[in-house]
Amino acid sequence: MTGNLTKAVRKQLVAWIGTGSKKFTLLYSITKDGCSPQTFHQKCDMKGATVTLLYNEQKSVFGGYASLPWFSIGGSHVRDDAAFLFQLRFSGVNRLNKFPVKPDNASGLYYGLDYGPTFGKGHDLLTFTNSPSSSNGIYALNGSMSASSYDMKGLGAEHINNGSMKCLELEVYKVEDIPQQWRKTSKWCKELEESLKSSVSSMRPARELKVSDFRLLLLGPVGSGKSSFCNTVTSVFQDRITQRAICGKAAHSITSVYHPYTIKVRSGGCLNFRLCDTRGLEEELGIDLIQCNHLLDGNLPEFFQFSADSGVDTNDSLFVQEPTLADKIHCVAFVLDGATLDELPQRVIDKMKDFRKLCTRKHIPQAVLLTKVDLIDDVVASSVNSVLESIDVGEKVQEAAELLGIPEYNIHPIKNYNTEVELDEGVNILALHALQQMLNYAEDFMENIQQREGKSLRNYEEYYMSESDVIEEKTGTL
Ligand SMILES: Nc1nc2c(ncn2[C@@H]2O[C@H](COP(=O)(O)OP(=O)(O)O)[C@@H](O)[C@H]2O)c(=O)[nH]1
Ligand SMILES: [Mg+2]
Repeated sequence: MTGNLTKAVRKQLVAWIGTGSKKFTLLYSITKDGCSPQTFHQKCDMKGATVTLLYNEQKSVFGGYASLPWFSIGGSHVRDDAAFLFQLRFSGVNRLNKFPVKPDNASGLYYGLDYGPTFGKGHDLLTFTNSPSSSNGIYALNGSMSASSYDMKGLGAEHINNGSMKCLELEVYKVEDIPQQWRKTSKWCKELEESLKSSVSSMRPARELKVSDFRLLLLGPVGSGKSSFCNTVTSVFQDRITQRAICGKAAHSITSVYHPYTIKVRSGGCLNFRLCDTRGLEEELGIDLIQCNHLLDGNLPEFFQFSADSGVDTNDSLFVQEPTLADKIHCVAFVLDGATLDELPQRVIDKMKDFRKLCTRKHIPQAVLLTKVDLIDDVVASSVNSVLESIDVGEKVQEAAELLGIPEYNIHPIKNYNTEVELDEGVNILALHALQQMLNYAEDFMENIQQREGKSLRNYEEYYMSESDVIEEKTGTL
C-alpha cells in the first residue's frame, strides 16, 4: 500500500526526527481502510514509532510524530520526549514548522480506545473519536487542535489547519531505522582498496585465447562522465590525479574518437584491459546503432574519428574487415549521470535500450556506472565513504536498474575525480569495485567463447551471432 508521502516530505521528517535514515511504511489510511478508532488501533497498535499526516480540504498538511507505539488502553497519557507536531503546508503553500513536546511534559501521547491518533493534554492534536463517512471525498473528522503540551510557537489552529479538520486523507506511517547500508560490502579501508587493486591488476584473458587485453567499452549520453571515468581509473593506478582524457561540459560530445585507454601502473607496465572511451549519445547526433555495432564487433580502428554527418565507410582501408577476438568488445558499461537521471530525454533512453539489445544479442555482458553520486546527496559530496548508506543514492540505483532493465547488482555508484587534487579512498574503492565486476564479466564472456570453440564450432563468430539472431536480423526486429 503506498500513500501520499513525497520524497521531499520524507526528507523533512527524517531531518526533524534527527536520528538518521528512516524507512516509512504506510500502516493506515482513512480513504483505503475506512475511518474508525477501532481500525486505527487494529492497524497501528504496537508498531513502534509512527508519523500521522492529515491533509485537509484547505490544502494544509499537518500531523504528529510519536516515537512510542500506539496502544488500545482506555484513557491514559504517556510521556514521549521525542514526539513532535508539525506543519508542512498551509493553504497549499509550503510552511515548515516543527512543534516539539515541551520539556518534562508527561502528556506527549494520549492512548484512548475510542480515539484516533491523539497528542498532548487537552488535546494539542486530536484527530477523531467517531467514524465519519465521507461526503464528496471529504471526511468531517471531529478532532481539534489546541496548544497545551507542545510548543506551538504562538501559532493557533487557524494558522496550522485553518481551524478545520475536514480532511481528504489521514495517513499513519510506521517509521523504522533503515539497515545501515543498501548494499553490503567488506569494510572500506586501505586494505580493501589494495586488495581490489591487486585483484584487478592480476586479471588477464586466458593464455590459450592469445588476447592480451580485455576491452571494456563505455557507452552513454554526452556529459555522463565516460572520459572522467577513464581519468579516475588511470588516477587510481598511477597513485596521482591524471587528466589523460579531455572532459567537460558542452552541448555535443567533446570526445569524438574511439580511444581505448591503456592503464599504466606506477611500478611500470600496463594492466591487461583497455577502457574504451567513445563519442556520447545524443537525441539527434552522437553515436548511432550502426557505429555501435561496428565498435562491438571490432571493425573500427583505434582512434577512429566519429563524424557528425557521415556514417562508417566499410570500404575505408582502415575499416577492420576481419576483426579478431582481441579487437572486439568484451564487456559494455552504460554510463549514466545519477544527478540528471530523471531528465534524460526519451529518445536517448530508447537509443540506449537499442544498444543494450544489440549487446545482449551478441552475448556481451553489461553493467552500469552511475556517476556523479556526489551531486545526488550532500552527505556523499562531503564523504564518498557514506555512499552505501545514502537512501537517495540507493533509490537512484533502483531507478537506473528499472530504466535499462539491468539488475541492481550490476549498477555501480561512481564518483569521478573532477575537482580533487588528491586521491580519495572512497572514490578509488567505488571505481575498483565496478572494474572488478566488469573484468569478471569480460572473463566469463571469453570463457564462454573458449567453451564453444572446444565444442568444435568453427570459430567465435558463431558465438557472436547464433542462428536465432541471424533469423531475427533477417526479419528486421533489431
Ligand atoms: N561532480 C561530478 N562531476 C563529474 C563527475 N563525473 C564527471 N563529472 C563532470 O561532468 C562533466 C562531463 O564529464 P565527461 O567525462 O566529459 O563526460 P563524457 O561526455 O561522458 O565523457 C565534466 O565537467 C566532469 O567534470 C562526478 O562523478 N561528479
Ligand atoms: Mg567524453
